[in-house]
Amino acid sequence: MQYGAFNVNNMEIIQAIVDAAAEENSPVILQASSSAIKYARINYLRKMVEAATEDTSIPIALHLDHGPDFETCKMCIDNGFTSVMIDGSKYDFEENVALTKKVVDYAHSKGVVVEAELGKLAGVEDEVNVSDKDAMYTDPDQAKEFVERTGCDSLAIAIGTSHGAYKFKGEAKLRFDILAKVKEKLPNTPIVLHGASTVIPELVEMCNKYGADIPGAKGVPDEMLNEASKSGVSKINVDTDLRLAMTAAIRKVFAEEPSAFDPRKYMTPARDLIKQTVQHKIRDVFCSSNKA
Ligand code: PGH
Ligand code: CA
Ligand code: ZN
Repeated sequence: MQYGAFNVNNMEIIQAIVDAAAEENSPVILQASSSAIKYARINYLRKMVEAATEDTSIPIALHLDHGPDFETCKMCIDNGFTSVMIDGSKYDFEENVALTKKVVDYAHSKGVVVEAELGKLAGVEDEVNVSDKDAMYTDPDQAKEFVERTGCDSLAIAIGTSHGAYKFKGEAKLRFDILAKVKEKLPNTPIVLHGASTVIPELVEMCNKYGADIPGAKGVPDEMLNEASKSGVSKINVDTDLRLAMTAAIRKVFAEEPSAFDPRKYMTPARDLIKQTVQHKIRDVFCSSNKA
């Protein structure tokens, strides 16, 4: 089984994801980065997700995405998040181990699980900028040592994906051989794939048709996500595709109805298109739909 983890930062996005997951009868992970928490404010996020859980019977996790330090992880744990990620991938191995272990010790004492990261993704992360040259695949032997020494519950690995809308210059290519070796060394550790948006061509086209300037965007094709799912990836992180859906829908209304200025006029189609996008992923790409 593989679950989508979708990035959230406002009410419409939360509603769209939860409605899609509920229709597919699939558990879902809502995740917020530290910049999303700054934007939406932690109390609003927590209460909106609480409202979502009251509104539906599917299990919903609230997860911190790319926690930059111990303090941010602690703040989220103390505010009812069900899991946190500590992203120590910018540090060297020993520092990453020490930081991750510190977060794991605190989180586990509160019944919260921890995702950690080993290896570097190319591209722009929240506040971390990793150049292509520095992109570093995860070493499977190190991964085993890392999980044993930190006690982390799941591990994000680098096998060639990156964050954002420009993942590949030429053909999309993922190192499934590295994934297979990591699974061999760590058969019981759930593996997380970051930077897993498809950068859905129809959404990019729709954005560009209505005035955007997003040329040459490229993501991870659905077939590869499918293969990742069959090869033992448990959590698939998606943010960019939701951003594209929202932008495409809003741009369309602005282009076609210049006189519209009620936010509901463009936020309603935006929410609908995010929902469709999430539903497609849960049903057709990831293996988490419980729909007959
Ligand atoms: C992600 C999202 N969030 O942590 O990894 O990646 O940019 O591919 O949506 P995308
Ligand atoms: Ca990282
Ligand atoms: Zn990520």
